[in-house]
Amino acid sequence: MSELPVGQQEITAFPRFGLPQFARRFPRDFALALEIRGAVERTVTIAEELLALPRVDQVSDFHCVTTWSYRSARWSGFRFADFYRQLVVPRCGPRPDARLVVFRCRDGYAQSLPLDDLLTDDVLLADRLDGQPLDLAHGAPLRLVAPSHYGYKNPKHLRAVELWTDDRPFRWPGLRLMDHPRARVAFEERGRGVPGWLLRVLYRPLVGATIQRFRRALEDEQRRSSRDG
Ligand SMILES: Nc1nc2c(c(=O)[nH]1)N[C@H]1C(S)=C(S)[C@@H](COP(=O)(O)O)O[C@H]1N2
Ligand SMILES: [Mo]
Repeated sequence: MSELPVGQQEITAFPRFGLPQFARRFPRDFALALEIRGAVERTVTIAEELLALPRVDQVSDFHCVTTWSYRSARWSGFRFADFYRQLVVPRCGPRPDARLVVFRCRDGYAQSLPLDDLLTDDVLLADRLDGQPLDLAHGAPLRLVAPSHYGYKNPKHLRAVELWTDDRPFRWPGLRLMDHPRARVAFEERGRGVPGWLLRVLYRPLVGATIQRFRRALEDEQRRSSRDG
């Protein structure tokens, strides 16, 4: 098996993870639907049409910026490039100067990536993991999988996809220094204005407690939903 990227350590079970303020936020609606909006001629909601795109199965490693890596995750879904070229371009008419894509999630999370980074072959809109539909932990009904970018650029529970031009910067829900505009794992782009090795040292001690916090929150939510139906 290939070596892990610099600063990463393998974890053997795939944890639910994220910014602490999202641990107890859960989507309530899991219907497949993505609103495409922003720098487009027409705002459109895409749902079942997605399922007609060629299905792609992909095994890829997942690297969280806080230094844990889960190897060989088995995703299934649709290439973002196919989605963009076969559905977004003809139906929504993106402006030619649209360069950034902002993803809005059903738990309130949001993230962005340059459009060019999303058009590579390994970027998926995934609806399955390990042969099963995505669950509450890993992003139901649909998430982005961008294995060359840190986990925080892999938004779960997708609700809307916005095209942005360069006229204003995107601000994510965390601290600015924690959000690199590209966050490529190979270049250790963990954050901005702070070297990758320093963030690595600061984040690593927080991993265990964060995994537990997210696990407890998920268990509470599952109890609540089985009680309330
Ligand atoms: N909607 C949503 N997407 C999210 C997050 C989140 O809190 N909410 N956390 C991000 C972070 S920091 C990581 S590491 C990965 C974790 O994905 P996982 O929970 O499937 O392990 O999701 C990313 N996408
Ligand atoms: Mo992360």
